[in-house]
Amino acid sequence: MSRRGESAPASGSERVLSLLQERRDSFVSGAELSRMMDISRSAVWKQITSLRNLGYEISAEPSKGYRLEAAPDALIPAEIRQGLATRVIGSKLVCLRETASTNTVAFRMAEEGSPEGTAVIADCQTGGKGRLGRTWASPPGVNLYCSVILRPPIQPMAAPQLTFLSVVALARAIERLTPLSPRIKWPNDILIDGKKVAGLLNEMSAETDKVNFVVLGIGVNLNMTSDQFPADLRHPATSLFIESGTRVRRTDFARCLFQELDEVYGQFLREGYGPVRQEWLQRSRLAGEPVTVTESGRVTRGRVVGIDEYGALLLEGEDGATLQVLAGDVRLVNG
Ligand code: BT5
Repeated sequence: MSRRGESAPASGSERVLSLLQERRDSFVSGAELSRMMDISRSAVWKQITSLRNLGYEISAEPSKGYRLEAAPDALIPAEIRQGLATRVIGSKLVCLRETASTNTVAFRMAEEGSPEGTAVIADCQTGGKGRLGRTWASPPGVNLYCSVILRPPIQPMAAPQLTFLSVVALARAIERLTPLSPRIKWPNDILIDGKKVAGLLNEMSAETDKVNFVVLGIGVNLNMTSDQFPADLRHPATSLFIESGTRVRRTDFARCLFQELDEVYGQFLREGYGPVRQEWLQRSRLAGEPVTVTESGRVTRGRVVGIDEYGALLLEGEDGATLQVLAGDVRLVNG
């Protein structure tokens, strides 16, 4: 695992970056930067050079100083924090160049006491995790791989509610930043036109009657191209770029996702599970629909009547009885 800060940008250059971002349309003189940061002018110059090495375009004019012209889509805290107005999510941001799994890093940080809202993001994952021991393809430079620590005051049995909560936030973010219509697939996928664009893996540490923390693991295919998908996917997959023809800046997506997550989580803490449950059902477009659920070769049929507080899908069977489905592959009969 390598933290961005180890090679670049150092915290000094993040500070220079913030100052240039604050005055985006004007020049900031070297003397002013050196005064504000309490470092020498040659140290300022070094920080500017390290930002340029990261892909920032910074113009320099001897009589005026420095001006930020263009920023790369670099996943670094200073970029993501720009304009981020959240209450909890992103309270602490860790951006990694490469790691096995952001969930594993976040889980360890949560055990060590990292605060609620801590988010771990990686440019690429070498061992991205899906559910049930499956893997998540995580190439560099194109997507978002992110894990957020929450410490909700809920019973362990209710933890699946957070999966629904994060799926709702993710669907909202996709809608805000693209013209696409995401659809939630029970329990934790987001599809566009029937193809998987995002998946969630939530992991929990709990005692009998108390959740210590939950790690929300979110993987979204933003700018991935068709040739970057593994050949052996279980279901068709896609990216926002493939579907819309437009690239999505990873920093913009991360910021938007954090804001939506912050809002939905805040509402969840204030009002409970009701609003999440309702929005999830609307966005899944499953309510009232006849479906089949296949699990280990066993097929259950019924009409969707809801989801319960423990994450199960509720179906009304042909005989009118309510069936509780805990796992399986859901398909719309008329879908
Ligand atoms: C998921 O599992 O959908 C959960 C994925 C969670 C990934 C995030 S990334 C940040 C955080 N850190 C992690 O280590 N994980 C989380 P599941 O429903 O089991 O789907 C996995 C299956 O989706 C695989 O077996 C493949 O068939 C397929 N798949 C793998 N990579 C994919 C991708 N990038 N896009 C679409 N489908 C993929």
